[in-house]
Amino acid sequence: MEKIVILTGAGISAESGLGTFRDEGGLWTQYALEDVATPEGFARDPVLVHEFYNARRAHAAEAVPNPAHLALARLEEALGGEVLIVTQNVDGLHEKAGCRNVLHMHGQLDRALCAGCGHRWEAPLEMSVEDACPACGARAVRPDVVWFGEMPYHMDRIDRELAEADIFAAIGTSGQVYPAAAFGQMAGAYGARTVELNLERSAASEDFGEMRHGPASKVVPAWVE
Ligand code: BJW
Repeated sequence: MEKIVILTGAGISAESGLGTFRDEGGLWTQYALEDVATPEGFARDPVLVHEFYNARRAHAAEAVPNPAHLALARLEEALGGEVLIVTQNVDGLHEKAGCRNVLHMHGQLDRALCAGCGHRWEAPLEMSVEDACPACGARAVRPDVVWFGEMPYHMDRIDRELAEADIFAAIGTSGQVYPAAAFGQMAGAYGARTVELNLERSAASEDFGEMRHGPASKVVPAWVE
């Protein structure tokens, strides 16, 4: 059976009401990414960073999967362990749709991380600078997400999966943030068939053998069926 690796980005959740980063009106047009998505920004102003992630956590908790997430869940149900979703999204919508085989390369909004001892646990809806790590007691608690300059999670496993993939699809990602932006090129070089499903051409489009452009709620179910 063919192995399918699917990379997802913010565009797959846009129609669930969650903002993307770089589109018009996106998060990086409202906040400077250096302030809220770098370890240096967190060190400078942890209150601002907690406010930013608390608001997004609340928003994500209310959001529901759209037809694109549901189509991927159907694909996983039909093909089982042959489908792996590698998501850059921190919103948990793939799991809400019923997917189980998901790698969160940029972390999860509903997880907390102690910058002191590395302990991880379920995040409360509201995090603050007053929170202490339940394992070591340090007041060094942060969202368990991957900021610029940090190493994304599961990279060894992702590299192995790309090497074994027969099909690689990238859905709703601008192809501007590495290392995810290189996965299409890597999977193609390893021998996979590659397809981009995005609202429009991305910065990485030329790395894909096939392109399907349009809203994820339309192009993903059509690709899956
Ligand atoms: C729709 C749609 C609809 C809209 N339907 N589509 C030069 C070269 C190479 C690397 C670097 C470099 N300079 C610096 C770097 C490193 C840096 C980087 O890439 N910087 C770039 C800006 C150049 N990367 C890092 O620091 C990463 N770490 C790293 O590289 O470690 C070293 C390493 C080396 C080798 C191997 C491995 C590691 C870490 C990056 C961490 C990114 N973190 C964030 C925040 C996560 C937490 C949070 O959510 O707050 O991740 S930033 C943000 O961008 C978030 C996203 O996951 C990520 C990608 O964004 P995404 O998902 O693509 O969203 P958008 O908004 O950009 O695009 C949406 C797309 O959807 C658009 O195309 C729309 O058209 C489309 N769309 N509606 C379908 N309805």
